[in-house]
Amino acid sequence: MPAWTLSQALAAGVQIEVQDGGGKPLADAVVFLQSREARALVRPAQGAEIAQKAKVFDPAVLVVPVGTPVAFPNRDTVRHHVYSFSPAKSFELKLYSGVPANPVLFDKTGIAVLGCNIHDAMTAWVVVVDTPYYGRSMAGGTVTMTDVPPGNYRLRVWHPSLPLGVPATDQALQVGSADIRQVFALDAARGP
Ligand SMILES: [Cu+2]
Repeated sequence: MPAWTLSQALAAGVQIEVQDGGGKPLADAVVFLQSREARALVRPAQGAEIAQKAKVFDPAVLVVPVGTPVAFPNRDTVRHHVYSFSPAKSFELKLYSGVPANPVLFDKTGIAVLGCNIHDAMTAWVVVVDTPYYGRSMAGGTVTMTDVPPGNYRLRVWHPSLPLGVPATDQALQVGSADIRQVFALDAARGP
């Protein structure tokens, strides 16, 4: 007997290709689908991390469900001092090498901007979402969310090129039983 249920059998794949205003695919775009039903299904992720390597945060953009602990291993020989003053998560990992004893718990939705006290050029973003349907684009600009049950969602798109403090764009998306492929043009110059 198949292990999947009827609702999974009806679930669709949602593929969003994020482009800039000029039609160029955007890497590091975050896409997520919100609904009341989705919020009830959210669970923390395991093994989330942002490493520091060659004085760069890797990945520079991380999207996690609310309640997820994120590790910040330092893989450089120099020490880093990772911090965020964002309302979504304010924390400080004072000058350290190696792997800090405790991960940082991201227990509120929103976007946390991270920096390093020692290396001003280092920036990362943690996007904390209240849904299990999310993803981050690679070079091709595409985010694919699988097994999305039919329903009415808010399609949210965010990219680090949006001005600081600007929330993810927000529009309605109806998901049925058929797969969805959609191009989303994010004009960061004009904002959402
Ligand atoms: Cu640093």
